[in-house]
Amino acid sequence: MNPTPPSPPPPLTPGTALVTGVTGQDGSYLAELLLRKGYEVHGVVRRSSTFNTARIDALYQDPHEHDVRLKLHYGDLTDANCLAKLLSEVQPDEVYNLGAQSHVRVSFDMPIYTVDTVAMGAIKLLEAVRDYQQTTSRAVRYYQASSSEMFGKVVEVPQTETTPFHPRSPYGCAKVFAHHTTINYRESYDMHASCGILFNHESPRRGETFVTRKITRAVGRIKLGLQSKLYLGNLDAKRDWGYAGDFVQAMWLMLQQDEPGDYVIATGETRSVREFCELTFGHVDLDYNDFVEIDPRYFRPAEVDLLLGDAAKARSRLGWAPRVDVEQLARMMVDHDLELAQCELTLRNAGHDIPSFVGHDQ
Ligand code: NAP
Ligand code: F7E
Repeated sequence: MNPTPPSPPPPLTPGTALVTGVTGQDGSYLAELLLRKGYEVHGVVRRSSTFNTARIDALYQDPHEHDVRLKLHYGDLTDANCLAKLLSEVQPDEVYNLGAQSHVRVSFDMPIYTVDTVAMGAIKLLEAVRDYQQTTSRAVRYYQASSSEMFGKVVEVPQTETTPFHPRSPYGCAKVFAHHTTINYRESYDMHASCGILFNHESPRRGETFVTRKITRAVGRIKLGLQSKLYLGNLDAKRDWGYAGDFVQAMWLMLQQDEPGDYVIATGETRSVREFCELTFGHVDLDYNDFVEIDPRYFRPAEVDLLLGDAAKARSRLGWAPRVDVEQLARMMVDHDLELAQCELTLRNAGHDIPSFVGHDQ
């Protein structure tokens, strides 16, 4: 028997949001957006032996001050107990589940950990929300970070909310589980739970082992003579690349709707990794052919060859549209990473050691 659903009305004024993955690319843009809108934002941070809050340091306020609206809590998606405690402590109106081991290539090396965080993490958080709603009768709106990686070996182009899934990685499989589980909780317990099927989105805050940022970091360093080569894998893979700052807006919009739902969020344009190299190296008057070499270690056991999304539903129901196209995105990322390379050059000229390549080997 289904429990009585909690009372539905949404908060009339911006309320309290709980965000997992707040230290990641999307978490940092979403926290900024929610703070701008007047929310109190509670972010879940993993304990680490070094600081992992660089992306949100600019938003952080001394907790001893008054009117602090960004609050950080230690927690982990693998720890159901801490998630339940966080729900009752924070009493959120909205929960955004962005935390994940989000690197597709790494998911082949660490499949079980990836499933623990991405799939089991989502169901643990959904259970915590469900228990909290049942015991308090308070309504919570839930956002699940689903992914275009779920489409995998695509059966139709472009992909929409109804395109069948054929995931090609442990990460993709885990996201499919989390996606279906979110829908199941919505249908079984009348929860306001929505999934954003987001296509690749990038920014100057993108992790340095994802291909766009790996490329733009290298472009900046090569231009200033700090690096001589860039080793990549499959240059023929095609992705629908958007700007993370635009995409977090769609997450928030989904939770402001009267009814929950699932939405593809994409730009509707696709480019190959090779074309992204042409754009970015071209922006600083370099030819990528002179610097890019192929290293098969970056090939994946199974590849996703082509992603191209159709965000018509988000456009018509949410009024969402991307503002930044891939050319603008490429220029934004290269300009940022040129500045970063300039800082590295200044440090090197002052006698500091600068690595001959950046990032980990992915
Ligand atoms: P990201 O930069 O890799 O950030 C992932 C976040 O999850 C980080 O804050 C990370 O913490 C945290 N995290 C990792 N393991 C965790 C755990 N066990 N418990 C709690 N938190 C954990 O990813 P993103 O690009 O912002 O993406 C946000 C979400 O959208 C992810 O779920 C991703 O899978 C999904 N997604 C991303 C894209 C995209 O193109 N960016 C597209 C579709 C879906 P640390 O900072 O400590 O590592
Ligand atoms: O790879 C190819 C690689 O790692 C893009 C995550 O945010 O988006 C992301 O997953 C393409 C792939 O992103 C290298 O083979 C070539 O075809 O930047 P990526 P991804 O795998 O698409 C989805 C939507 C998510 O949900 C994920 O969380 O680029 N590629 N050479 C390379 N990729 C990397 N990383 N490194 C290379 O050297």
